[in-house]
Amino acid sequence: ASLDAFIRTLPKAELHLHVEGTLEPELLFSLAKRNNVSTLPYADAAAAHAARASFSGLGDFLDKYYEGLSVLLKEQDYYDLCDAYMAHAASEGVVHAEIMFDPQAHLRRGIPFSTFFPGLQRAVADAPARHGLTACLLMCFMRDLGAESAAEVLQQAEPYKEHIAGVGLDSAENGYPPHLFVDVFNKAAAMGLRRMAHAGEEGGAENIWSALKDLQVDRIDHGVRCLDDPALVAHLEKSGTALTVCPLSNLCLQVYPGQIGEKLRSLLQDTKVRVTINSDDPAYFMHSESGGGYLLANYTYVTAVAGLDARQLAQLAINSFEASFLDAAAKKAHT
Ligand code: ES4
Ligand code: ZN
Repeated sequence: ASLDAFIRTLPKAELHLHVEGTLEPELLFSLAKRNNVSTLPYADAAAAHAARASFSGLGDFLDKYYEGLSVLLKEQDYYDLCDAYMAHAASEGVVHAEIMFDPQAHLRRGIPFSTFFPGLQRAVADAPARHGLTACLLMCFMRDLGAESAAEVLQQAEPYKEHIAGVGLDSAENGYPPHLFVDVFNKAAAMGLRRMAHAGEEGGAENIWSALKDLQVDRIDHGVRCLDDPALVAHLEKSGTALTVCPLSNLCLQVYPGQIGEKLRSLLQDTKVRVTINSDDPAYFMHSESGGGYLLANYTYVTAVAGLDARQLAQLAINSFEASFLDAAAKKAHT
């Protein structure tokens, strides 16, 4: 508790955040009303909150997460969603946010790129003046929809590529190994985009190896399951590849059931892996003892379970800028 004020005022970057995962039940219902959507499976915001209280695993979470997106229809809806997240993030000392979005979750509902992307992009462009933070957008491919679909999405994104910092892989991990996406990632690299992949969350350490070797990613999203493979831990320590770890997400989705606290302690205290702390889907992964699901709550939780001191917290914040896609001058200004 004594470190809470320190964590809040520490300037931080958030590197692993799905904008769709910031849709709070209250905004869900206000957008439903504005757009005359009457198909939500919940009576009210309180019922939607209750449905987010526990998840049996990644699949159960993803079902609820994609379901809520039915209220996002207009350009302004995407602006409002992204803007609300950045307002909250700024209030917690986030000065830079790298914001993921899932084109396929909108395209498959008939919402075109030309609707959702300008909404997100306009919010990001307004962020420095409105909230005092910088932000950029990262486009994720849903791996369970396959490589062909990912290639189509990349093609549709071409006109917007100047406003996209990088690409990633998300959604279900098991059954869709990284190597399936080699061609798409090579194309993305040729377009000048940075690359990431969710790996070592639902799946094992072998997916982290493959994301590094086959996809040449700049950083690994999650990656906590590197702990199962000492050779991989040694490789990550040596290469300095950052992990964007999301403690409350891992807790809520039961990565390492009953052991996540000890695993995070081990990763932070027993290894030299370059770890960053992030919130993933803050409107879904709440932890009352840590004060919610946003970045501050994730820092608070990991501080408690790993026994971090102020010096280590400051290092995590420095890591977040160094692992960011900011240019060298901006990184230097923040660290
Ligand atoms: C996600 Cl926690 C998590 N894992 C994989 N894909 C995702 N998309 C949004 N949240
Ligand atoms: Zn994620």
